[in-house]
Amino acid sequence: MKPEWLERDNIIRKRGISVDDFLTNFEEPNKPVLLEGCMDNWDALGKWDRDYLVNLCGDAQFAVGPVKMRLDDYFSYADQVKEERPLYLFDPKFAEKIPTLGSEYDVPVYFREDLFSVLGNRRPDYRWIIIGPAGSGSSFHIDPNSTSAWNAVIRGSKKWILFPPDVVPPGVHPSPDGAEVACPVSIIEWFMNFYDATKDWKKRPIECICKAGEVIFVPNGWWHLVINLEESVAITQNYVSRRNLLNVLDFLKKPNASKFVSGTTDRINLYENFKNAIEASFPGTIDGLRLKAKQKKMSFWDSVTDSKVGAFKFSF
Ligand SMILES: O=C(O)CCC(=O)C(=O)O
Repeated sequence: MKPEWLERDNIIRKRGISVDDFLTNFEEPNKPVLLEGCMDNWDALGKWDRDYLVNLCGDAQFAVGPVKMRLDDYFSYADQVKEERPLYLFDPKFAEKIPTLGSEYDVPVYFREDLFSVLGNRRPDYRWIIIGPAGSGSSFHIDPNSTSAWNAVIRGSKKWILFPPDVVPPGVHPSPDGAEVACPVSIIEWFMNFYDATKDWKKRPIECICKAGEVIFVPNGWWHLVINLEESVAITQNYVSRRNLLNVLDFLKKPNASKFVSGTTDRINLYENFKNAIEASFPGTIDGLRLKAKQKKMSFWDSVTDSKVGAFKFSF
């Protein structure tokens, strides 16, 4: 990575903010933030080095791109890999395979409401352990099923670039229905060919380096690219809270949902199953949220139109 690709750091950083502050200033307006100090109590932070993980995980096989590998084999691969796009360990079933891994971290207080949990084990994949050498990472994408996410770095560091939902990153070409995304072949290629162009964009991306002990909030619908600057170990979880429930329901209800919905075999019925489970666990919540959204929209129109003459009003 060229040093100039790492210089820009314009994300808002917060330490010790209250849950209310997070919800009001970041989750509700759907804005990224980097949260410091909210994983200080994780056992994982002190323990999860290579030796510990290899011993703990033994013969368990983890998902690495299209193959499954033991952790010691993956680290041997990572030590000698020279490819521009190293295979990335990205496993959604790590805590079922090795329950200790699941018990050595805690969901940070800001993300405790996770409404997909009403589906029990029928919920879509939602948590992953992510391990990769320097140069591995995730090319531009939007997270599945219109969920928001948090990503906590336990070892190493990651460079993040995020664009808001209404700005398609340069060099990225979603298909007209948004179901597929064509990207440059590698992340480095994106930096070489497109990074400089973002400097002149009116809507510049949000960028940061997220280090061990730090958590980034990735709001739903935001494009993001991530590259590991050194060997990294991270946990990420995708979730649905009251703030994005309607959004997720609308996404799952799209006419050809089976093309878009992911992380589950229940693509076609997920909408009905999720809606019914929410109604059963939290009666009236969906109607209440729809009413609130409608009132918000109406008060916005009231503020920009003159209802008596049916015209826009301007104030100078
Ligand atoms: O490579 C990473 O850590 C980022 C993962 C990511 O973007 C995602 O899970 O959506």
